[in-house]
Amino acid sequence: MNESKPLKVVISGPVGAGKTTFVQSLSEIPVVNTDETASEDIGKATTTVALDFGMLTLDGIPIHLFGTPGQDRFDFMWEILCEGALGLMLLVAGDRPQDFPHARRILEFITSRIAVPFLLGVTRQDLPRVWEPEDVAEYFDLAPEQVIGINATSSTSSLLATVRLLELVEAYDPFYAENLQGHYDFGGTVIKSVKKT
Ligand SMILES: Nc1nc2c(ncn2[C@@H]2O[C@H](COP(=O)(O)OP(=O)(O)OP(=O)(O)O)[C@@H](O)[C@H]2O)c(=O)[nH]1
Ligand SMILES: [Mg+2]
Repeated sequence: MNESKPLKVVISGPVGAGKTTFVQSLSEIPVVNTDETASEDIGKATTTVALDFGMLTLDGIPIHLFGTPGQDRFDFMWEILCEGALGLMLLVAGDRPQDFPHARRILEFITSRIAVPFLLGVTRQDLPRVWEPEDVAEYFDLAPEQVIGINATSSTSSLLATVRLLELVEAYDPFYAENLQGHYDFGGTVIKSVKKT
């Protein structure tokens, strides 16, 4: 039997960006969720305090999805969860431009500690008056192909974004991919077969 080791994908971003929703839309198992009643006014009743964990299988390859908390006071979890990650999906709500600076700080916090390829997902694209991914790319000074619009409540949209992230990982750096090979059953063939879906 061909047993693939799981690939680890981390989902991070500010409070309310849609991290928990994204993991729930993708996961084939009931999501391990650590949402608690928010102790301060963050504009919603509950917030993730440790992690979300879900699992997805793409073409027989298990993908472990780790969602982080969004609040700064849990920032120690960002680094812990990103260790050994194949890719990072950084989410930001497209109708909350006031959160963009926070998203940028999270991205810098993580990528300055761990060289992980990332895709910026602009959520809430199904709602009116959201920023277009192209404009968010300009704001973050990123190439347009590193930013994607997402409806995190939709499994199809979330899956498309995940596949796009895996494509980016493949293109990122062959040395990075090689380094991960000891930990993951990773390589061009794995990603190529994932891309077929
Ligand atoms: N319509 C729509 N609603 C979304 C989308 N993404 C998230 N939401 C909603 O936004 C709210 C917050 O989403 P969460 O998934 O809890 O956000 P989070 O990033 O996990 O937040 P924290 O754990 O507090 O950091 C929920 O009510 C979601 O249903 C989206 O793309 N479209
Ligand atoms: Mg959450």
